[in-house]
Amino acid sequence: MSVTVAATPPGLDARTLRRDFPALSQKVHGRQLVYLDNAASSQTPRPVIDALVRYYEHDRSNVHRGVHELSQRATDKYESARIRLQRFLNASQPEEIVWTKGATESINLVASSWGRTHVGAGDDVIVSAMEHHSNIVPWQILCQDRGANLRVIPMNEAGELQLDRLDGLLSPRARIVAVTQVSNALGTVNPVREIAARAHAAGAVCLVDGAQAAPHMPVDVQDLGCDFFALSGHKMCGPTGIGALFARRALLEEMPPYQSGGDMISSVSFEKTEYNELPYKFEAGTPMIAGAIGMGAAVDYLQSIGMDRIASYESELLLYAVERLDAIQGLRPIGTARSRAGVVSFEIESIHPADLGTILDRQGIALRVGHHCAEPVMRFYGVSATTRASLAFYNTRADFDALADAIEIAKEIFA
Ligand code: C6P
Repeated sequence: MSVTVAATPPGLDARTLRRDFPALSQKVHGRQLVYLDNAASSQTPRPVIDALVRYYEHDRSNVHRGVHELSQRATDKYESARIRLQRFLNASQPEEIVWTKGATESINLVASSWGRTHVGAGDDVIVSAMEHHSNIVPWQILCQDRGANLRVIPMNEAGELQLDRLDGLLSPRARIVAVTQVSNALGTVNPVREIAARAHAAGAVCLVDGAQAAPHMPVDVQDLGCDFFALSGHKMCGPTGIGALFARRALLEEMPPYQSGGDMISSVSFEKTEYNELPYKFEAGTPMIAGAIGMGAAVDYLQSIGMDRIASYESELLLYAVERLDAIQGLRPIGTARSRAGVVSFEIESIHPADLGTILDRQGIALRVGHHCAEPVMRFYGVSATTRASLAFYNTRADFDALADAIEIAKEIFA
């Protein structure tokens, strides 16, 4: 199995950074916690926790509604977080960042709002064989509703997309290509820049599911050339219940509201409603204020480390993880793409992943077993579930040594 290693030297002290994460220092079942479930949810660093506490202790109030001091402060922080995320993604303006509750809601917003106005009977919506259910089901529902077709870019045994098949799928009826940048089940990094360019050449738009990319590598939505980019805060050191959608302004301008109610209007009468300006047209009701403020702190924290350094350190750690696990007899890797990030998925001969997960948990190792909300990927490999270790910049080689040792113990138990 080979993994692409970035050329930049690591230059990141994971052992020191770990101290910023209170949850990492705990013991579980009497053993030091080894947290390798970052693809499901990362841990939260102290500056993010502090930002949440500050909001609840000092600034707690609603946004965009009050003239009073607390509401002004909350609004300033909420909007300043948006600007920080805009810069983090290199979007050209803050109006292109819509707060959502996560990647799932971001994709649903696009499928519902953009989809219902642009996808009609006989049109094609293209996804890939390695999508998370969040980037399949909303499109499936849209296609059923509209009489459109869901087309799938296939992948090979290594878990790499067969892009030579993309042009064949990009007929004049293709409206959107919705593809993940990094597979949560396999770790494959897809060439989304190239995919977006090819979608555009065929007259389609491109949505990138960035839920597993944004925590691990620098993201520049202008450079990627995508039209939509979805992410989740809780996978990138932010709070749960907050995420974002980047969308090009021209698209947002003409898209109808996704939800309606307070804050998304500029005027309402019983005869007619005028919608609010961007991005508020897409943020109906009281938003996840604390979440957005925490997300601003998460973005600051990640940038203080540097996404280049994180990518470089993690790719080296992933290489080590792959080597360490490949050496285990009876381990079958699931997903061996040349370009990978964040994730190692595997199965162990004659141990069901659920049993393995339980044994590993007793040894303090937290990882995910199951279908990872990517059942088509499991079906492709002929398995019902895999064991998945997913890393962050605060993981070290010692974490994977502990995992490898614990797997050997599990093998003895099941021998
Ligand atoms: N994957 C995992 O353990 P939400 O739940 O909205 O924050 O993220 C959804 C989502 C969308 N796309 C990808 C590629 C994802 O990995 C996820 C979430 C988690 O792999 C939970 S299922």
